[in-house]
Amino acid sequence: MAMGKTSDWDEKFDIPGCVRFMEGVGDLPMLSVTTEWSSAEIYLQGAHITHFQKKNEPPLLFLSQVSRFAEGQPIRGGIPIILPWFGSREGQQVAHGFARTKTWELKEILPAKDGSVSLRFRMPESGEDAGFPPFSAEYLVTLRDTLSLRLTVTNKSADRELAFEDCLHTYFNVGDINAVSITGLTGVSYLDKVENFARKTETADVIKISSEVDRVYLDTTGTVEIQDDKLRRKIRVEKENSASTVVWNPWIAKAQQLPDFGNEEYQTMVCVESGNVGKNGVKLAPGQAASLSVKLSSAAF
Ligand code: TA6
Repeated sequence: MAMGKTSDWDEKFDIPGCVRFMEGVGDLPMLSVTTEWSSAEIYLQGAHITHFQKKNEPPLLFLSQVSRFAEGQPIRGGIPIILPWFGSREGQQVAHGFARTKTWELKEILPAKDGSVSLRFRMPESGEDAGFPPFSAEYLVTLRDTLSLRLTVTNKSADRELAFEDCLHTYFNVGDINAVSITGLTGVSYLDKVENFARKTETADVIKISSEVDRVYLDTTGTVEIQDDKLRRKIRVEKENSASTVVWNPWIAKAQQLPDFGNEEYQTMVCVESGNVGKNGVKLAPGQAASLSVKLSSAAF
């Protein structure tokens, strides 16, 4: 199976009650996936998960009400795949790389006996885009009562090293940002993007957000927890082969500047992103591969 457009789809690939391929918002091709524990929506553009929800819980992911849904435009919310660079890059007009706006192919749907469903996506092979040596990217998404993600990048060049950054830029849905506490980053050093990338060390045991926060925590592989006292839910972000965690909330002024983000939406979201950015960027010799894995789980309290 290789599917990159709605017209490639044959109904025989549908798995009744489990996977359905359809036109989503803006007529962009989208998969709707259901397991006995959860439901999800995944757009082929960017292999972008826009929705994941456990039965009897509010949605796990935030999606802006005013997000663009248009070919070549990033979706605001859910889980954008940031690759092969994070933030801005000299000589490039777009932030956060080209993976999030390419149309990925669905290669395989793998329903397992335990009830979980995995979907394997592949980014169209990059040639020498933006000066990078050729590389491939695959994304394995596994749904059950948890959401597990694995992004594998392979250097396809015969003779050039591939240096890249990756990040699963996850937007979480929260009840009220004032009622959110983030733990797991105490003692970690970070670059504070709000203060011109000043290097700081996290001193708080519990991070609370009450103004714009845009921090790249470095050399940190640990689990992060988001406690949401409004929705009475704790979210766990576990990761492997990820040395960076980014925490972002645009707050009031930045929210107003973003054309695809509602003025009040900063109150109901927080990004806790797992990846390898800045000095934690990955270097692969020709033929080498690396996988970034993230597992998202949640529990009511
Ligand atoms: O990860 C945080 C960040 O890099 C912020 O600096 C912020 O601007 C955000 O990502 C969103 O970037 P985007 O290109 O999606 O508008």
